[in-house]
Amino acid sequence: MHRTTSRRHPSVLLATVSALSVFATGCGGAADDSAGTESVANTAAGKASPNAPTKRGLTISFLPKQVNTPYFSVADQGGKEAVTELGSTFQEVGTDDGADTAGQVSHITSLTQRKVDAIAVSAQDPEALCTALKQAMSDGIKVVTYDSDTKTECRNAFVSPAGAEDLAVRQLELLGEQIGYKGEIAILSAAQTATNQNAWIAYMKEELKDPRYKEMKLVDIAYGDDDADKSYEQAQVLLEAHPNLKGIISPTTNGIKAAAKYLSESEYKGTVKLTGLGAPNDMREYVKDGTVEAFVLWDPARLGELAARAAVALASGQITGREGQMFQAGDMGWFNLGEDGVITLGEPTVFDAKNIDDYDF
Ligand code: RAM
Repeated sequence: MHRTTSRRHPSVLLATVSALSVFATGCGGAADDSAGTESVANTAAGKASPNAPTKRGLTISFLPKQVNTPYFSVADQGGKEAVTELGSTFQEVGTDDGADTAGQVSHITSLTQRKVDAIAVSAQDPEALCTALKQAMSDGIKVVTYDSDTKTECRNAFVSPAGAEDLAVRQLELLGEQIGYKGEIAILSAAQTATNQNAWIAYMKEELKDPRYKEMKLVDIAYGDDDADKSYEQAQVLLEAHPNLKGIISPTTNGIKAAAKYLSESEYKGTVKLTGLGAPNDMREYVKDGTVEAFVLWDPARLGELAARAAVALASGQITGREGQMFQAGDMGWFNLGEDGVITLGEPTVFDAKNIDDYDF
């Protein structure tokens, strides 16, 4: 197996040539004398100084939903490499419980007390982190969510892996193709409060109203809290509760892996279909043994890198989180901020037996 990550894949560069030219004088060049003062004033006014120099010596803290789990380990390693390359200090904090919202809140509070420069957080809950995040921001700490968002007013920007609707539609289409667009389906999610999971589920429900899904019926949604054992049990419960189940979508790397393990050991192997968001290294054996045909993901390392670069751009005053601002994310190129300060990584990849050995994450 050779290592390739989405460095091979085109990240969607949302910059247009004309927009680029606006900042052309500042790209890669020294900032003008007034940049420092300007950036403070402009930041306070919500305006960015795109040509401000990239600050060094910052402390950038990553708070994933869960530590010591492959998806976030890869994402945060991507963040660490970018932060280090930019001359700042990276740190990761968090708990290994995939549904520990209270733990996230206390980590934010302690990062605020330690006066870090920026926090990159994947939120377990859209509301619960808000008070702590608002306190951090009012103390001058920049907040970027990555992977899973909080409410818009509780962070400066959100680094999204791909369009939420696109991701939902892709997963539903894959399952539709695998079951001939017919029969009962279920979803195996992560934490019941997770913003990203719930956004995808809402778009799936919406998409199911399309006439081509008229013979597919969503009969259940189970929550495995990104815990291997709980997700495995929930997969079993779904199959027992719904003997006619034709397929499962699990939009979580831990959930799909556990469900694949359960199916591969059961009488349903190959007949009950499974798709969702999975890491190629977790899913390889289940693709090779015929349990899983195809699933989706983005490169977590690139997501972490983009979050790190956005955090440094925020802390440097190059962006403030407003729609239409742009920043350069190293060799990933220029990214712009969309509505509500959302920065989108790009197109996800579909993995199957043909390409899974091309990836190592
Ligand atoms: C799990 C988490 C994460 C999600 C990925 C796909 O690791 O739930 O938030 O984005 O799966």
